[in-house]
Amino acid sequence: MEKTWRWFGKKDKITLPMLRQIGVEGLVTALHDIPNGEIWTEEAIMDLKDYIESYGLRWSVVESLPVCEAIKYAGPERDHLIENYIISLENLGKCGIKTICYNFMPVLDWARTDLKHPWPDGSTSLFFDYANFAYFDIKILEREGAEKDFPAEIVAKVNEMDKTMTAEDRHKLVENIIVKTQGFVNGNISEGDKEPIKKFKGLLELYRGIDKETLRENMKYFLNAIMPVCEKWDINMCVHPDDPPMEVLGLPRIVRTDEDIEWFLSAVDNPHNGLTFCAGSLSAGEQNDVVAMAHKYASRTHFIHLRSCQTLGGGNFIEAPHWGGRAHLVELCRIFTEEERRRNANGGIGLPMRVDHGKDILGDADGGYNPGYGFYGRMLALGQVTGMMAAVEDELANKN
Ligand code: DNO
Repeated sequence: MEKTWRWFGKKDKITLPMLRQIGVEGLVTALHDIPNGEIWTEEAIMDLKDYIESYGLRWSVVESLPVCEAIKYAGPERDHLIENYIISLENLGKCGIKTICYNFMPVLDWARTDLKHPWPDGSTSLFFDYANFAYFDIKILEREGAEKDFPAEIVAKVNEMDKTMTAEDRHKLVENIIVKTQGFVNGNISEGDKEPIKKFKGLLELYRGIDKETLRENMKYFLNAIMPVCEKWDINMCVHPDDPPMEVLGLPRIVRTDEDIEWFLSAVDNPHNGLTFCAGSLSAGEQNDVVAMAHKYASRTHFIHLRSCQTLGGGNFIEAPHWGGRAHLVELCRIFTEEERRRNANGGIGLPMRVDHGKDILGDADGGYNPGYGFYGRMLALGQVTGMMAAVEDELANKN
């Protein structure tokens, strides 16, 4: 697998010379300054690509070329936005960047309730607490009918929490769930937005009446429209699984389970319609057997996120160290290295892999990094995964 790293552009505190020293080969990045829905021009793409290459690295993957809400809920501007998306893909193809990650999650990209959950050793992880998430939904958003979406014991817990939650606790939950995790991934809310709750509620309104079947149809429509340009330029699209892999805030989510993945891959049965195998997102759902899914979908996987979650019961989960948790990264390295060998035997390209969401260690928490994307924790994870990959290569060499 190609060792890649998510880098947030020229303003990122983590510089390209730093990344070369720790063994990074390719970068995963985006034109973060271009508003969602606008065209990525060849000039802007080449400017960043040349910059990356001047440091001896390559731009391996775009994460993300964002899919606008109006494409997801099929608003009147859908076709125009899809046309822009196709032009951006064409421009990326011309520049030789051919692996594109995106997601089809309505309104909210990835969600966590705690960005600095402490471990006994002094490090911290991202964390998802179901009752805190329910509190946000029921008591802060005050979404109509929200109580019906949670088990009675969670609703009881929310009512109990309400007796002691301070204004500061509530503010922190809003920041964690819809502000700090969203802006830097080109999500809908950014730091500094005046009334995030109001804006967020307006977005939820756009999905009134959109159920799982409709969202699936809208995804199929989008994929069918972009497949010709993907075929022309040999571009591989890879959808990111829903994170966490469950329905949230009354919104349908359609990339959560084995059945969902099977559906979208067969609905548009084209090798350019593929998956980002995010082991972390998938392992956060107890319904998912991550190793079995990797075996099943390796041939349609074009990009891999290696991290692992530990589920804690009752819908809670923590992001575990990369060698632990329920994603079994050693086994995933075996599966995807074998897949890569099969592709290379046919003259295909290597499979880009990035470690995802390191723990915060050694001062990462005060480094001003984006949540989940500190330096030392990710560097440690990359070291661990590099070791797994080397052991797997060795095993395979001895086997053959
Ligand atoms: C979070 C990320 C996601 C991902 C997008 C892809 O850490 O994994 O924000 O980049 O969902 O479109």
